[in-house]
Amino acid sequence: MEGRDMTTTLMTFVRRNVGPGLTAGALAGILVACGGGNGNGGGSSPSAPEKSGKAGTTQVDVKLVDFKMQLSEKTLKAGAYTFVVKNDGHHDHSMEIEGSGTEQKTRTLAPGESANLTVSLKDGKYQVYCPVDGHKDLGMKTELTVGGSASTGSGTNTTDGNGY
Ligand SMILES: [Cu+2]
Repeated sequence: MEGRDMTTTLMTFVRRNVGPGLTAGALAGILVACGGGNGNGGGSSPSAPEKSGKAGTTQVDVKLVDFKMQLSEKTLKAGAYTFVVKNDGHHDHSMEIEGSGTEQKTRTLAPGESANLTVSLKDGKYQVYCPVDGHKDLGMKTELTVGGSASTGSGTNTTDGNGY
């Protein structure tokens, strides 16, 4: 009698503990499977920022604070660049780059979020600013020069951004 009771108790114990264990294992497997397929999703989840930009592009770090725009580089050569934009402020911000026929921006980033923006830049001057509310006027703007060598008056002064 006593032996049989022990066995029953043991079986119950095993069942109780293996059951949830299997479930947890299956869950872990599902989670791993999901994580593996994480390519270039549409940014539905605020995942960690990618360490580097796309292959073949140069990375420029952009910090958004209240209310300033800090670029790691402000003079670039023509080419493809990945702007790694991080919102270090306490308000929603985003980054827009405009000039030489280019106009691109990141989505609006909540505090702490970041986003990558790959832009192909030609020679010229670009305005980089935050398009959220009146942030541009509060100081969230800066200039980016691509090409650089044209600074010492090569004749006509091409004033961009005059076409309003
Ligand atoms: Cu802003």
